[in-house]
Amino acid sequence: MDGNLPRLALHVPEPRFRPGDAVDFGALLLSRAGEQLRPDETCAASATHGLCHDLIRVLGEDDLAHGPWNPALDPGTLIRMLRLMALTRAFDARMVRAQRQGKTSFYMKSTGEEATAVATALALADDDMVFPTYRQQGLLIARGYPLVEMVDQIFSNRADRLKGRQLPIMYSARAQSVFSISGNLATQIPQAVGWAMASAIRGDSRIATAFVGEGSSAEGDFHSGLTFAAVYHAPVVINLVNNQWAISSFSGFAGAERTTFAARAIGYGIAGLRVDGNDPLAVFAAVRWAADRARANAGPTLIEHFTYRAEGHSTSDDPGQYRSAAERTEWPLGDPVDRLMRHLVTLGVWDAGQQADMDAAVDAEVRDAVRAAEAHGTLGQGLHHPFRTMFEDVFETPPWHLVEQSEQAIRERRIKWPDWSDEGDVGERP
Ligand SMILES: Cc1ncc(C[n+]2csc(CCOP(=O)(O)OP(=O)(O)O)c2C)c(N)n1
Ligand SMILES: [Mg+2]
Repeated sequence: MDGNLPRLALHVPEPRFRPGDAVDFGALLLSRAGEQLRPDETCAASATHGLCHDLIRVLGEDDLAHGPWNPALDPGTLIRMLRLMALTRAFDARMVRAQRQGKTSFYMKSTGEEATAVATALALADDDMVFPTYRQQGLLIARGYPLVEMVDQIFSNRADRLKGRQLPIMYSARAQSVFSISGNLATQIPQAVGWAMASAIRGDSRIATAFVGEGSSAEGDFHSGLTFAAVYHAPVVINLVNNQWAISSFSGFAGAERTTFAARAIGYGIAGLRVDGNDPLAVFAAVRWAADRARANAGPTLIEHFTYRAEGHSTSDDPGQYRSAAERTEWPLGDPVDRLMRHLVTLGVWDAGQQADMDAAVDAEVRDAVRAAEAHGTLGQGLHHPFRTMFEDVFETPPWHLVEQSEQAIRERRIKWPDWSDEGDVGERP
């Protein structure tokens, strides 16, 4: 200690509400729908920087669409968007039940965040390359990836095209231009930026999109990726989904007490937008704006989707241990499915009966996909890929040491579980 100098101290962020606390979101600055300026897609990046501290909103309290960001979608597209979000929600609900029944080890829902994936998918071209994380199942669904193949992967069964080698929900969908989902979070940013740069170097016209959670945006990969994107004007859209939680860590640990996540765009000198992530029309408009900007060689955009993770992080999590249950009910931006439905009803193109029919139809669609996948096996009941296949597909000619390890593993397995078939575990496990 030197003289009278103050003792140095650190600030350790603490979430405002803990289990049992009453919740008041009154301090949140929520702008009114329709009041945000919409600069031209090819504007100077600095013309967007005011928006980084604002919130682009289209759907108002009156359930109508307002302002220059209103994408003016026709009712058919809006109903399709609603259906895809409802399908995603129904899929999540059944997969959690399947996990509780032992058909898979793990699942992650996207409840409350469906708009960030579904409206993004509809705003992009179908062949724009996407580097998602684990909470964008809505994007795969919107791009028409077969539900049964998603369930096959989740059940790690015989039909799983990834042969049980990936954690459940880490799909890979080449035909849908969706890059393999990696658990190494924020790697999506340099990968998407690199892909976008390669697309430009080849003189192609396809752009890339990445997703990152607000927690993961504290990783170094996020920042080096953004530097490359800014320096080379990479044709990329970076979607940062700020659902305010990273497992049990609140967004303050990733920097939310200092500024918005969108405002990081200011430091890099790229375009930034901050959007109400529970407003599907605003998400659509922001992503379309950024995609058009990238296509016009006007540079990358960082979009913060401000939303709320309505449920646990995954089936392995219990949010009741670390946050107040009242957060979900008090959250002022509502629910994206509900908001779009009310918009359609207010427009006079939708009613409660149609909604009930649609809910029943999407649930039946998911149920049928699960039944079809169950015929290919589930985690708990065998029908996995044969054991030996775990040594395949890496080397064209496996090196001697792998051959030796594989033979030893198969031998030991026969001794330990003599009733199990080498061709996969068919039937109930002994
Ligand atoms: C590089 C890396 N660090 C840590 C983890 C462990 N991990 C898995 S999910 C998660 C939370 C991520 O939170 P966020 O980025 O906010 O995404 P969200 O789950 O909210 O969608 C962490 C820390 C990981 N998968 N990868
Ligand atoms: Mg998060």
